[in-house]
Amino acid sequence: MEEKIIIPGAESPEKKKKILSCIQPSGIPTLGNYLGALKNWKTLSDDFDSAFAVADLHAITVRQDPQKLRKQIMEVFALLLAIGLDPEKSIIFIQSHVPAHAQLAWVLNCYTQFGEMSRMTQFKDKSQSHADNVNVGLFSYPVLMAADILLYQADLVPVGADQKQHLEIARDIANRFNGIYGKTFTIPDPYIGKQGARVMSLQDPTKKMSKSDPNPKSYVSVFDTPETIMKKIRSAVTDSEGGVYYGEGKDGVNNLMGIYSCCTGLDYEQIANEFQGKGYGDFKNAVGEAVVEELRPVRERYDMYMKDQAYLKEMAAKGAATASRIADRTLQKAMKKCGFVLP
Ligand code: ATP
Ligand code: LTN
Repeated sequence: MEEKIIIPGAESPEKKKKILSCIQPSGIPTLGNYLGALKNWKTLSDDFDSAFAVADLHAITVRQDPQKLRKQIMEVFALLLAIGLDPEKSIIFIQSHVPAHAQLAWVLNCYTQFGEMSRMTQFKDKSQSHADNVNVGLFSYPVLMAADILLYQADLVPVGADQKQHLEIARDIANRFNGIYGKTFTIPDPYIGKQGARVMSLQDPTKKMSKSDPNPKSYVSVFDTPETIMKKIRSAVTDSEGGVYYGEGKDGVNNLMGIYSCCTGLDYEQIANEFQGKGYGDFKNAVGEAVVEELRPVRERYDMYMKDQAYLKEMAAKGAATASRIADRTLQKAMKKCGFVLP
């Protein structure tokens, strides 16, 4: 699949393009979620018609503690406001509040082949890490994701690199449906930022940083205190060679350089120059401080929103109402084409 270079707003000044993306409330979001996805959402929301959701239906594809899940859904919702998304400009909602997601997912399940789903690498990975619970929802997860995207006729879906394969499936499903019934869904393109698209684990830099990693030292959570962030970055795995430059076999250093670059805007060459002749200790301190400063305003705004649960509930209700209007329209269109009798 070709990744298009899209200049926000440039193609049609009258009709803005649409974007949609979601994040699971499966834990406290990490620096990987932030740099790979959330940060781009804020930037893109200025130029696109945008919708962003807390993908709680996705989260139960692995076993969740109900009390924790309930808490995490509202925390992640508050985080969406804390990163600077404006509920007056973007539709911000909780996926399960809009029943059309589950409904369209069912319909699309019947237009998706078992064989194509069996190739999904995330399913293969997660069925290994959750071998005691390889449920059918985990298998058909990308169909629900396709429904999320297609309901809003999204042109662009800002995600981290790990979601590219799921985007391809969403496109395949949309093309198949359109091929049978005529144009129903917009074909979405992925938007994968040049930097931060794959932030790696601090303890095993060959694996992506993940909020569901059992080892908390492997990730920086967006709500970690400055002290914890410094400690985690200082204990990040590097190598024994000692030079700060981007290179093969230097996964740990490459990852920290990527993180530093996202937070400071410096490119790899500038970073290598800055730390020429210096050791990993200095480098890690600088990376830690840059991350602390990057996350500080997010954390401050988050604390403020979490104190006002009534406001969060009001915003979630408002987002769900607007999202439902759009989603129901697309759902009805698709169901009509399949031959359902509309109520
Ligand atoms: P889990 O670890 O529970 O499977 P996740 O963090 O991988 O969850 P989501 O919460 O759904 O999955 O991810 C939200 C967004 O963050 C997605 O766009 C995803 O591509 C992006 N993302 C997740 N991890 C990283 C990472 N390490 N680097 C860059 N982007 C990431
Ligand atoms: N599968 C995504 C989360 C997700 C998503 C979406 C992303 C659910 N629905 C729709 C973009 C568009 C993940 O990152 N794990």
